[in-house]
Amino acid sequence: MGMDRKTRITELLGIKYPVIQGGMAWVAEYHLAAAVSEAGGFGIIGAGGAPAEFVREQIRKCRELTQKPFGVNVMLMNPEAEAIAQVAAEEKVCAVTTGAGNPGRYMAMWKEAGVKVIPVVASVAMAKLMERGGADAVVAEGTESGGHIGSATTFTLVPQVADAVTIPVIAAGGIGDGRGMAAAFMLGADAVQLGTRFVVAKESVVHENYKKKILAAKDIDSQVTGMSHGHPVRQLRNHMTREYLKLEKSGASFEELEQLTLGALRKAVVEGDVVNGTLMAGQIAGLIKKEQTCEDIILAMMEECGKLLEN
Ligand code: TUI
Repeated sequence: MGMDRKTRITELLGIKYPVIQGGMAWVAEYHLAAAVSEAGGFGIIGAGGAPAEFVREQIRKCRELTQKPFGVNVMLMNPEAEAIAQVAAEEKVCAVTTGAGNPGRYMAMWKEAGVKVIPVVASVAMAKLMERGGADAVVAEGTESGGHIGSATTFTLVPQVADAVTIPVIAAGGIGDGRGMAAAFMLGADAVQLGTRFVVAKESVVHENYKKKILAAKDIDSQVTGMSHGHPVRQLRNHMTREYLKLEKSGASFEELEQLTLGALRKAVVEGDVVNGTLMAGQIAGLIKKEQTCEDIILAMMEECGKLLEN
């Protein structure tokens, strides 16, 4: 079977399949990361808003479950980002991905520790800046993604980033199966990053209520909140998004809105509160119909993608 697909990313990270798991806050804890890496992809622990020492424990627990390489995602809006960046360097994780900001000030420290640096970008300008700063690869993330998003679509962003940089590009946003993966390769990507499909993985600790919402979602069931204060977040439409958007329309302040969001992701992931919780998910949620193991997800994608690219 021609299922293996060697790319610059599988070489860079020392993995079998060019499938990266998104660094989702609360969702991407060590069980999920270890399962993705064990299956031959690249698992990532999402530090989100967690304290640095909690992230260190997650890294150590992940190492007990797998010998294979995995990474850490540093969410740069976290006030603890600096301490987490340091933990990633001290623990010498294989790679760090970053989100929601410019990781420039940590790059030298990571490179010195031998940690590969893979910033998530939402524009060509940011991709070029990251390459100049020494990034080993970039994730080009389209607006189809769940969570904090930029405005360019994956279909337009990936080929433009691939043309603008010489480092490898990982496509993210709206990819949920082998067709999306094959398309990403056609657009110039060397790998894909998946979030939403791994939220409903068997090994994902996300509350069953949240998983059910993703499995039941249709194509147009996500909404973007926070556009007015420059922090757009894609999530499934529910009581929370309706209340948020009502307040946003009435000109509520950023602080007032933050109060509403505060802890809402945890509420959804941990407590299964699908009414007042934030159900971050990408636009591809409508395609995802069943809960599968990480291994089944990756193997099915590789097989479908392989068949398409042979034709
Ligand atoms: O970071 C993400 N997705 C996220 S982070 C997150 S946690 C959160 N929770 C509640 C409210 C808000 C966030 C949930 N989802 N994706 C990576 C990503 N990075 N998308 C877009 C960007 C980005 C945007 C601007 C990267 C760099 C950038 O540069 C701005 C600058 O500093 O010039």
